[in-house]
Amino acid sequence: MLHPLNEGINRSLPTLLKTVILTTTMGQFPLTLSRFIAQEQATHAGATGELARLLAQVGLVGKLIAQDLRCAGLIDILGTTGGINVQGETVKKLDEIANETFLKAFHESGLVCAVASEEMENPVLFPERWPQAQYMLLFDPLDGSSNTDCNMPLGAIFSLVKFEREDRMPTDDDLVHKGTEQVAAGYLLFGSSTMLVYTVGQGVHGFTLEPGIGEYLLSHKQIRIPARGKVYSVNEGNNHKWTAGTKKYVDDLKNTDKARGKPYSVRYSGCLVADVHRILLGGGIYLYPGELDKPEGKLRLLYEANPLAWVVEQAGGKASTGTMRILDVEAKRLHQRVPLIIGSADDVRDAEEFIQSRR
Ligand code: AFP
Repeated sequence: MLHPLNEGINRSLPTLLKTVILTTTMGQFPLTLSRFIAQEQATHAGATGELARLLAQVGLVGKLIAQDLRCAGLIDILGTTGGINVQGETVKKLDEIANETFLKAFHESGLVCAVASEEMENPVLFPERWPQAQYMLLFDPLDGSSNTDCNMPLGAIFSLVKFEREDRMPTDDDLVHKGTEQVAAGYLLFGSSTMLVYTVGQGVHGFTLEPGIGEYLLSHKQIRIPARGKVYSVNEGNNHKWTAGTKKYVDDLKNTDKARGKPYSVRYSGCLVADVHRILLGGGIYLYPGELDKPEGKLRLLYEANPLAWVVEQAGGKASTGTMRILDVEAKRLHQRVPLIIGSADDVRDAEEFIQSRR
């Protein structure tokens, strides 16, 4: 028997779209991102609607980047620019394009007075937007960019903080803040579909872009991460650089212990957003640990670890450096690195015990 969606091939496009929308939302009329945020905000006295507009702008950036990624193999935007970024990494053409897209979209929005990105050594201040604009945006415009040339998943990560001073413009230092000071955070995932997942501190919600109508529709309301999973995600090729505690923990996951759900399966795409998204939905643990000669690890605190940590915590999970909560890490520099161990609460707790030699 034909699946109802396949039958749609013989039907008109509007009918097919209607079928898709109604099927994906299990028979309910679809809730768009803007409608959902408006509904949520209506329950908060004093909400100005600015956060809603900021999230809508992230959504727009997601559509623009997704469009570039979709035809990346057909036009000359794959490969590297020949440049090296502030992290010492090769810059992909798509890194630059995604960065420009964020910059232009948020400058144009009039809602932010400063932005900082993985791709730029220093923040960009928008003096012409201050004092009306009271938010600052930090972002990783294209996470997992080594995946661009082989049609694998990519992401973008964002973190919004408020700048409340009225006596002066923000300076570069004002963008350096603790994870607990974020007012909105989340990510865009460019996978088999494009998703926007965010939190403003009241749970985590996921929206899937319906390309036919160009709208994000609520597909994952109040995401909850299972307390324990069966998947671990880590670059095992770095094993020789790990501390004894990290090695012992990862080895333990491979032991056969059916009663405790072991061995775990490994899943690693090289895109932090995609790997954490899998774990957010199905449980498990992602690790980019501190290494013997690089105890600070690889990932960046302000625009990678902090936003993902808040998302995962809001879904009931945990995010740790191995010794402390990510969101409590003192931020000292814009491009500060931090070890990241994130996922199901019980799994992260186990990892902490091994890393701290308590097991
Ligand atoms: P980019 O944002 O520079 O593409 O970083 C990718 C990344 O930071 C993260 O997405 C991956 O989890 C990690 O690097 C993969 O790194 P390894 O290749 O070292 O495993």
